[in-house]
Amino acid sequence: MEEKSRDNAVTHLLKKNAENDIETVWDRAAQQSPHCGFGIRGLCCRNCFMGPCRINPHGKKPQRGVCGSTGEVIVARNFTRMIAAGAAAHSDHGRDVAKTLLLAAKNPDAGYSIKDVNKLQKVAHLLGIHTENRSKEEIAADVAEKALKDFGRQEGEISFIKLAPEPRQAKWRELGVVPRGIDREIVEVMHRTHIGVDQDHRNLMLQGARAALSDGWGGSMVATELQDILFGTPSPIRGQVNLGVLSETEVNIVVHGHEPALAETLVLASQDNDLINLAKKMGATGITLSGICCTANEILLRHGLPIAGNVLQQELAISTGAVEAMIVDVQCIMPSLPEICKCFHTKLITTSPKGKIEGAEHFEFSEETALHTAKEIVKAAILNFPNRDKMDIPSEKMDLIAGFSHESINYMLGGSFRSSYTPLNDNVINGRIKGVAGVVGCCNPKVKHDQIHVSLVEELIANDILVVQTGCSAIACAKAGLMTPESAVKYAGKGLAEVCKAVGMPPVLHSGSCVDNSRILIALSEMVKVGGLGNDISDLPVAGAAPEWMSEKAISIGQYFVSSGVYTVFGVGMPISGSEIFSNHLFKESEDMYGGMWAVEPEPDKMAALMIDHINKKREKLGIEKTKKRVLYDMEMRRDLEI
Ligand code: NFS
Repeated sequence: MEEKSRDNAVTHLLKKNAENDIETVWDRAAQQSPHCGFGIRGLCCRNCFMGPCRINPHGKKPQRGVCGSTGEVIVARNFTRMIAAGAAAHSDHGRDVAKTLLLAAKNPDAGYSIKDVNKLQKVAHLLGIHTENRSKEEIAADVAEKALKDFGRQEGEISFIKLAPEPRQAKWRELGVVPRGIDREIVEVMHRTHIGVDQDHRNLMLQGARAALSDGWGGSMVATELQDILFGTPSPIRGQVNLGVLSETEVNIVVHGHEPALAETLVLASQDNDLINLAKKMGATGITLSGICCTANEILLRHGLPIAGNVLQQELAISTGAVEAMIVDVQCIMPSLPEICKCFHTKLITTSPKGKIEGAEHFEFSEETALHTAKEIVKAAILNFPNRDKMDIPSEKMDLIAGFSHESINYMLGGSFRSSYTPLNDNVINGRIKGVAGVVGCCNPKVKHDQIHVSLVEELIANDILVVQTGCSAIACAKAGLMTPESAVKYAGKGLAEVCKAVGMPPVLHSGSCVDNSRILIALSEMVKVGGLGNDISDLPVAGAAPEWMSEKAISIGQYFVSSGVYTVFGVGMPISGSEIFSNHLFKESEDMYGGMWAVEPEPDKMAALMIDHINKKREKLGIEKTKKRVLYDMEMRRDLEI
């Protein structure tokens, strides 16, 4: 079991589940292994029913599909479709946030209000919306409507593109990849990957890049910016993480999925006095609301509520026997949950009309009646409390500080009087901080759970690289204790530790959920605008990684980072290895086009080495690299650091 995860809470429950014959994602992964050799290389095509077709990866026949497709076209089509699906998921989330903002602006009784007026003003200004002598509701309605237009626009450019540095925008225009409308780019990927349309892998990838950019600088950015307006812009906040946050005596409600509109109302409902009294009447001492996956990140960042775990821990939360209800909305929710709920008393409640699961109870959630539905759900959970049987809550839990939006990084480093990225740039230029790495993405049972995230991040901070995180990767490193201010002294190199100590921040910054990767794009653009580190994102000493990725959303994220000029390394492997021509396009040709490119490396130390070398290369180019080369720290050297 120890090989499956670095987290003792996980291995403990896995052992117990194995004894009781309860199946989890790891068992199913073993049953699927070895995986289909064509699929894993991206070499199978199911886009028409003359097939399915597959290409022999060893150069023997068949080398073409029935329609005549080559390996590189099949791989490219599959890859761009992954981007489209990922971009669709993030962007549909963004659309719902825009609709919720419109509702908040138009109907004050709906239970939503506008929390961050400063941010509203900032976003309105960016979108060219007049703000003087207007109520916040009037401004918010215009912001929401303008954002919604970005989804359906047929020609022109999506609004948030303007936040990118000018040379980056110029490059995109030159390549013809500026998104016109978010939905439009996704539809065009689907059209061009239909049988018999785009047969040129490079041309396909231009549209892939356009769809990915419509996610990062479009749907995801709409989601993040408008969520901040609605629910508040995160600022540093303390929290706790891992299955040990579940309560032995309180009703445990776990919210899992992605859209904070649901989670935010559950937060309110779980604080309702009548419901707390009902919980007490049922024999509990109160209500504990915690989260799994990105919804957990959202409620942690804004309310300091605990995180029970990342994506691979969703079944295990149920197998503690201590969860009265798991409430899910959309994305990353395992269809196996009703099965595991059968072994315990946990109620599985679906809430989105877009995401139903057979065997779950459905409480349809709509923004208009949100609070009422949330109270009904909390009540159902409370009434389930007396059905608790045996419990086994692992003791593991860890403190952390989260909430590093690009605004709060600004504030922390610059202080209240001169809040800006200048101090960060200065520290990068003087070499105390070597560079910045974004480490993001999922967990994948093909590799040891959490291990690649944690080993990579430890290596990066030991080499004075400031790490910014989102998603399940952030949860992995938080569990490992890398997000406390004390961790700077313990794990970071001397320069980074000094900076962290001076401003009281951890060396690993939790910036939120996966749509919040858009915060990283804005932070990078700010670094460029402040000056001293080149003219474009591709000049910055920065790199990105998704060490244990698995979802299509991760592929879209990877592509928009590459197209924005960031060197991006994926762990596990990528379903493109079947075509050398296409791999060459992503790994090499992309650099000439965007100044950023993909890489694949499953080993965390080698992944760190690639990222550090890239950062050093950029530092040399900028003429700021005077000092020592990369050091790979072993345990003994790390211990020395602690003294
Ligand atoms: Ni991101 Fe968040 Fe986690 Fe991966 Fe899924 S929860 S949106 S896709 S698994 S990081």
